Amino acid sequence: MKDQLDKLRLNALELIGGLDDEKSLFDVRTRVLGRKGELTGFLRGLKDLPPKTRAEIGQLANLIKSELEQKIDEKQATIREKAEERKIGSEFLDVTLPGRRSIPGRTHILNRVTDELIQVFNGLGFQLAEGPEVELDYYNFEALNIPRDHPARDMQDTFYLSDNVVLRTHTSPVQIRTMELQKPPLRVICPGKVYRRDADITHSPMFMQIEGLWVDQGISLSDLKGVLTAFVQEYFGEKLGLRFRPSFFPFTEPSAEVDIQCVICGGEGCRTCSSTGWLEILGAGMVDPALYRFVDYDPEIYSGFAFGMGIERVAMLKYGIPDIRAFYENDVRFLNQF
Ligand code: FA5
Repeated sequence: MKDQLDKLRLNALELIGGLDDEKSLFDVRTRVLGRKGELTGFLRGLKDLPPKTRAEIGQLANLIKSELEQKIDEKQATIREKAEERKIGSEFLDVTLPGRRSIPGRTHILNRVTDELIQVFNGLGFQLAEGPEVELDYYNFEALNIPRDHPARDMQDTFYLSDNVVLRTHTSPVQIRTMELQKPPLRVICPGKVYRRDADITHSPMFMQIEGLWVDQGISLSDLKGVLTAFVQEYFGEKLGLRFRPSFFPFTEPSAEVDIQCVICGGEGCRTCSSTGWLEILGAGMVDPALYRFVDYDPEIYSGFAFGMGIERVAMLKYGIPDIRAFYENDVRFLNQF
């Protein structure tokens, strides 16, 4: 039996000595010392021996077990040390390589277009006004002459945070907020994000609008046409066609939708303009006198116009971008062009 143990010991030591990877070492540990291992099996068989031999052989087997455990631990430490040395040796820092340039950030194209629009309208005498994106139902709908259960609400389906609080669907609530705070004459523009249940190549669920409002004595539809024509000529150049189509908004009367010629196809018709040659950029009209009731203006004295322009649509036309989704995909190759 002693010979058997010696043989087992020598075999194991020889195996351990020749190994240089952790996986094989683990296999040897399992094969010799594991629950079903050779030495474990041997120890288990001791119970059948006479007591004297059992004590003697048992002691020897336990010594061998400790020795093998120690050798395996030592070998494992050596293997790990060597692997670490190899790793450090292979990592090489070439300090002569040129540095990696970090790309500087820049203003997002939509913010740039917004700034440009603000500048053009500032030049036409409009001042900046702001309102919240999380808006009361009252300002987004009710005070704009869109009562609860009115079918016009379907035109702008939105995200309700509670019964009375919505993500604003347009920048028009800023009209009411501004009129509540100031008496005419009033000439403001209000840019900002708005939200709707809408998505295709010209509609995004989050998009930007810029609202315009001019209220004073004697403001008429020709002022609206004059301001919008001046804007298009200043921003897009003399040549681009502009057309007014009769439309309906509950908060303006009369109302119009304004299209400009599609720069992507030059008016020939393409996917972006749905083959019409025109792209709608804004809704507009004369402020409905019903709104003045909400803000305590006298409709006998004052009149005004308002418009709400889609900033993405303006940017698409200005820079020939065929798909609105490009603005929000954050592809640096796209954003870097501007
Ligand atoms: C309105 O939002 C009105 N509040 C505009 C208005 C203001 C009318 C003041 C009268 C007086 P409309 O839903 O048509 O109207 O949107 C105005 C513009 O926003 C559109 O012409 C279009 O350029 C842009 N727009 C509308 N929906 C989207 C969308 N989902 N994605 C991108 N742009 C959009």
